[in-house]
Amino acid sequence: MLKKVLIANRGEIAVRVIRACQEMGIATVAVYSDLDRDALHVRLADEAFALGGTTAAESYLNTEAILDVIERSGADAVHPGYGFFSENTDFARIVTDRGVAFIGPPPEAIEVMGDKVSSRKAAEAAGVVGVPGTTEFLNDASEVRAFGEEFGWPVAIKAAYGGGGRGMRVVRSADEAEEAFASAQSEALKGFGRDECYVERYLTWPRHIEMQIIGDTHGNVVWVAERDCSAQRRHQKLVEESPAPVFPAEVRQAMGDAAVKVAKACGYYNAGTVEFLFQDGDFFFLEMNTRLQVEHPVTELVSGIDLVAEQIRVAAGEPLSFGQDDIVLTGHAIEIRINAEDPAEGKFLPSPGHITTLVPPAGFGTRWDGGYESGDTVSQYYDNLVGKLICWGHDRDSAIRRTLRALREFRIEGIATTIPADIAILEHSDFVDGRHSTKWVEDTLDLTGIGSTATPAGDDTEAKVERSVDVEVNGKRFAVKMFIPESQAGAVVAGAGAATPARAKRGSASGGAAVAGSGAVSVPMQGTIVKLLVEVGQQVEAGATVCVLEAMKMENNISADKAGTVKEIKVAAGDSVGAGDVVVVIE
Ligand code: MV4
Repeated sequence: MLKKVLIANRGEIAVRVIRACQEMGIATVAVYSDLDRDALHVRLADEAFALGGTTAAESYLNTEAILDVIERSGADAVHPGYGFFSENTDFARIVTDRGVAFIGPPPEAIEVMGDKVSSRKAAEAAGVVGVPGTTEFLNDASEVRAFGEEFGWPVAIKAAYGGGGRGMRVVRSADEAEEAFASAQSEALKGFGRDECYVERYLTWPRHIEMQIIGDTHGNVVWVAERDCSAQRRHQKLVEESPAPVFPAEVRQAMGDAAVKVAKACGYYNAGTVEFLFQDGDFFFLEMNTRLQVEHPVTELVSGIDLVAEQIRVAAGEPLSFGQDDIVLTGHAIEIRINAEDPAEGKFLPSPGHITTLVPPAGFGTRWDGGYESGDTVSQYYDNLVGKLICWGHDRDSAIRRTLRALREFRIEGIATTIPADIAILEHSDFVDGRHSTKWVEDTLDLTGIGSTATPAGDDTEAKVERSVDVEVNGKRFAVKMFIPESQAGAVVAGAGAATPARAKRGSASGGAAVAGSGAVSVPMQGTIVKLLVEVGQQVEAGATVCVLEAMKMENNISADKAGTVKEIKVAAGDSVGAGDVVVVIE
């Protein structure tokens, strides 16, 4: 068995992996950026090492720094969590070459499933079909027209090397083909550096249903259960559940068999997910995710299988601890992703900041997988997932009622969260009846009037005579207890850098135009300018969008803080900006 696992991640998934290791008697090594020195995953691990740096690139994606910590800590395995290095074959190979286990799939499987065309070909070779379409790259728009005339409209043009919906265009008739093909190609080139596209039938009201699989290094692969992840917005999942509602048992069995075939076709081991679109009783292969996913706990609650523990056993070379026939699925589970985002009026604006209070709900069938506690800070530099609430019930109806109860019990203060939108989803009759699709949140759900849960950050400093201070010695973290006279406690702690983090800065640009601003429009957080919507000399109304900022994986409209004439534009599309940077000046 493995003895010491380094968790190359942060937040709730690092916490999740640490907990599994602790239960298995495996020592844990956390790594952290400068901003995460006091984060929950650092507090829970047996040892913690500084990576240095602030941004993900400087810290959790710094190969050299992580290899150095592997060396110094004596870890014999690395768990990458999701994101960061989880699907990076170079990293997996470097780690394995050093005789350290990578708790993930074989690099060859990551490569085959890494792009849409090669994964689709692998699935088709295994007898699992995608949405009817071509696997040949398009040469010109006439091929799109020919495909539409033969298979019917609408069709989808997709970027072969795209992802997350980028480079995808829906074409509703022959005369839209030319422009759609050109714009799909150009978006693909800009986003992914390659412009190859292909065409397939466009499904107008599909559900996103994915199948959890797990395999070992002895050739065993089983399917565990499906998850319905249709409740999403801009490719960010909001709610996931298992079993999928209104989903016949024979379709589940067929989808499970298909997922196992796809996994076996690429020599897969470890936990993985095969994604499908499901419409009118048919399912079609979409892609395979070669990692543990955010939503894995719903599968754990209906199957009783600890997927992380199983991943660790598989990485140690053990066979799966159960076979396909041992899996018994019971009841219904729902996961709510709780993000630091303000869903007011359906805008989902990122809301990083200091969490003054975080008291998760508890009770029968109520699980909280969080990455933060009261007093922690959600940084603008990383994913804004605060944690996941996962509730189990005997059936879907009781699971929905339990989840709603738990969401209403949740106390989070200091930041805004997606909870009001989640409640609106679970209360809606379309969701309750399973009539939703991947387009439902954006096209049908009405979030006007949904309030913000943001509360001003309160003062949580309290004088304590006993203080624990974190120190770093040669880059290794130690927790030191100090007993300080009450009158000096504040000063000492502030000096050690462990004082109450600064209050969340509320962006002026995102707050609407109730009070006219100075005309110097600034961005509320670090990110990339993706689009400029005004020109010098142009008249703008207060509140009009002047540019679009991509930050924390979301697009945010930056609006004019007063009416007037655009005097200066300080940025161009593609520029990186920091919190508070002025982008446009209005006079
Ligand atoms: C589709 C589709 C409908 N028809 N393909 C979007 C991201 C990419 N991974 C696949 N996506 C879609 N492909 C055809 N032929 C609808 C989507 C889609 C979607 C898929 C899964 C989850 C959420 C989605 C949201 C919008 C569109």
